[in-house]
Amino acid sequence: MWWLLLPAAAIVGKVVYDALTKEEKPSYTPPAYIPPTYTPPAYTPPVAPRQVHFDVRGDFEGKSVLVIGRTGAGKSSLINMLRGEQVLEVGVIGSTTRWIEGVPCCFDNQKVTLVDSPGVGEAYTNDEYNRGIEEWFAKSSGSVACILLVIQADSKAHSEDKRLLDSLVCISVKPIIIALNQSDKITPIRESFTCDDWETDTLSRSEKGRHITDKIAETARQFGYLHDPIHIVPVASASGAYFNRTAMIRTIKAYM
Ligand SMILES: Nc1nc2c(ncn2[C@@H]2O[C@H](COP(=O)(O)OP(=O)(O)OP(=O)(O)O)[C@@H](O)[C@H]2O)c(=O)[nH]1
Ligand SMILES: [Mg+2]
Repeated sequence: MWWLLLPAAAIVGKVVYDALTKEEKPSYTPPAYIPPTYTPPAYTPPVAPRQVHFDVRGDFEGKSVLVIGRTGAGKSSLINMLRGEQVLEVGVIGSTTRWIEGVPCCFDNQKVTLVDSPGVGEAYTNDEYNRGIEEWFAKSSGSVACILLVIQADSKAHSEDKRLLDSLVCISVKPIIIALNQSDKITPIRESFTCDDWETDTLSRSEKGRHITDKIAETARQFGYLHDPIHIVPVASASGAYFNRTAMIRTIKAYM
């Protein structure tokens, strides 16, 4: 009868064998979920441009012409040329004019005040400078007959001038005259002007004359959207080397 126990013994043996030979399966424990943490950047309030207030000097008579432009463009030199005497300080290094100054002039018995202004320079950021000019213009636009923007004829970057003009036009629309100052620096520099008048200067048929004509067309393309017509007058206003003074005075007088 013992053989009746054989199947039971076989089953027990199999179970024992399986238990002994069973491969340990590596257990997988997924990494614990850590939700991403977001730390918002610390809030730094925007730095507001300083409210710049330019001092106002000089005398104001009759209608005025606001003269604006980058530092070193030659605003003060141009006013000296138009006035016919050196009344304003002209700088060789760094920005010079730090205030707004009225310079009365008389063009053929017509009283006009040319208003010098500081240029964008190391003293102010572009925004601060623009606000200083805008503040004066907003108060005085009633007496401003036109805006005279002075740019360097040999410079290509005028985006800051455009920004200021855009904001002034938003305050009050005025005729705009652009002085292409330092025209003597247009290449070829060795060519000099033969007379004081762009219209009659034989130079207009020279290489320098062609370059100045091209610069006038390019300036009209860049600024023409602001006002129609926009007057662009090439000038040179370094003391003792004047060019096209008569045409500039004629252009200003047309708005008085
Ligand atoms: N070659 C040349 N130099 C010029 C001319 N006009 C002005 N300059 C020179 O440019 C420099 C700057 O002239 P300023 O009249 O002081 O310029 P500004 O625009 O009044 O400058 P800020 O007062 O700093 O805004 C001076 O050295 C001038 O002699 C020009 O037509 N030709
Ligand atoms: Mg100046």
